[in-house]
Amino acid sequence: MTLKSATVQTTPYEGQKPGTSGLRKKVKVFTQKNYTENFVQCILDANGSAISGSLLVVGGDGRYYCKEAVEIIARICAANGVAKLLVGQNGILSTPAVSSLIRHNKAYGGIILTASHNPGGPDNDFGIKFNCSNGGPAPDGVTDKIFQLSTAIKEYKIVEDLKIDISKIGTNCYEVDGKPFVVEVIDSVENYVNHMKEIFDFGKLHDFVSGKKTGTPLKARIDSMNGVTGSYVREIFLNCLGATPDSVVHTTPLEDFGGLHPDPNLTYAKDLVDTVAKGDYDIGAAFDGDGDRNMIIGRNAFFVTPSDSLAVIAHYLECIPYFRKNGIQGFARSMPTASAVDLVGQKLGKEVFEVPTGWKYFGNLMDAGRLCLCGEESFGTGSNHIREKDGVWAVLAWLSIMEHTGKSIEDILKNHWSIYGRNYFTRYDYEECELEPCNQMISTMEKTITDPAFKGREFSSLGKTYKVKVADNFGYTDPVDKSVASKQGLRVVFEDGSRIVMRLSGTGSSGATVRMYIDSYEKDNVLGKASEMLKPLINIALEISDLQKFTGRTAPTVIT
Ligand code: VG1
Ligand code: CO
Repeated sequence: MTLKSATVQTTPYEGQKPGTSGLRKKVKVFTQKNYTENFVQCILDANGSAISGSLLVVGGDGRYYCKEAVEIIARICAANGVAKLLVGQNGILSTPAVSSLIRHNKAYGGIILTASHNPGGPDNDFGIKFNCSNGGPAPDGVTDKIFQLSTAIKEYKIVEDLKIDISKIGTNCYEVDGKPFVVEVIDSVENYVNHMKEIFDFGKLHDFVSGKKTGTPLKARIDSMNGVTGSYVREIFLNCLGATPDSVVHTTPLEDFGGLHPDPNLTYAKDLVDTVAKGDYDIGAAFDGDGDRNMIIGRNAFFVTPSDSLAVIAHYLECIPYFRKNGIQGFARSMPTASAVDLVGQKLGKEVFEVPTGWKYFGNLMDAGRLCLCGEESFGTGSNHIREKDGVWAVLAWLSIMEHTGKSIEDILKNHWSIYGRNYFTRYDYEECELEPCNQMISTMEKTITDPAFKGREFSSLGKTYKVKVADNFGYTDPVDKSVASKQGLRVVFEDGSRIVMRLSGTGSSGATVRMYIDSYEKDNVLGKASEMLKPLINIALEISDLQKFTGRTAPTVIT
């Protein structure tokens, strides 16, 4: 088919600033005239002449507006000289699957359509994110450039008449302005499933999950929360590993996630937690909308904090063939993540890095061969097999550990704590607060804690006293390219290693979400109840920040 591109005049929109992980706004914002078109053109322009003749991967979590956005992206890419797009069937690709496809196909990059764990549907959220040739989210330098361009954009290029049927797998060839343009619609799961087969021992996992090894099939409840992982989970757990059909639930990706909030935590995955608490299950797991997050719970809904999950996987990495083959480099965590993995790193003599919140900060370290496993307290775990966190990978890692040890999840954790001690951790989220008072709270608290007199101060609550060792607004210099990220979150570190961290979310689509992270280490007292153990520090955090006064909130919306 022979097509011609056109140039369309446009005017800038305010606020097209990518946050922690791409641009996230209400669907109604994205569907304004030229809004999506502007942003996509800016993504391409930020990459300059390299876009011409390039290969890009495009797909998303299947939420409302994904299909329309894929069409817009294809038309704009065609007009800007992109040579080829790899598009998931029906526009569906999980975030980890996109990362894997970029790497396997040596693509120039990818465009991911997701607002991750934010609710979907016409009245909820949509998002667009650009990933680079290493498969990882664009670094700050690139997203800053996209934003700068968006404030001055005057025109975009588009091929209005380009039509693709993304429901059919196959190769569609066009001629645009005299040059070939190809859209290959691919199976959404095939490449990813093959990738997992290279990493894990599917033979062993099959015998363990199907019951061939122990005589009884594993009792699992894996909840895709109507997000994108449904198709991946059915193929991997049912077809490849022989799990019983009732092991997987909510596996049809829905445009509005069935009204669920596709965020795998104790609040939004309550249905899973309640079911596993009441039933006969060895493992419960859930993912977020785009499949990069995971939550792991054991029998009786024994909760594994993501910080502990990372540390346990680090401890047992060698039971996974990929790491036996490629070796174990360093570990990393985001700053608010509890430091359990640091202790494993120390024991194994590995480098451990602390980076700002957001997966984009792990990429350089992985590319430089210094990092093989990393995680965030926000239910993100992953390795250098790709450059995104990976929910299904994390569950396969946990199943490998269960198979290897023959132990229950609770016993695996108790054993871990007996070796390393325990980092009690909790996060309080205050969602949809007013932005201005939250900004004031953060700047006031920053002044307080960076005053030289703050160091050494003592705070007491419920009979416990903590003395301030250091306090700052976290800044990070990338060890590889020396790029600097400043003001990444306020932290107060006490003399016993306990920490209070406060920051504002960068993934919301409106208002402000305050995140308060509390982390307290115990060498011997490892079997306490986290909510009780952390109470004194929570009180102290509320006192230092004066959160109630600024936000008007007496309780968080989500506790994890
Ligand atoms: C949150 C998490 C962060 C995570 C990010 C993207 O960011 O705290 O750890 O990397 O979401 O995850 P923020 O800025 O809202 O705290 V996802 O699954 O939304 O791509
Ligand atoms: Co996500």
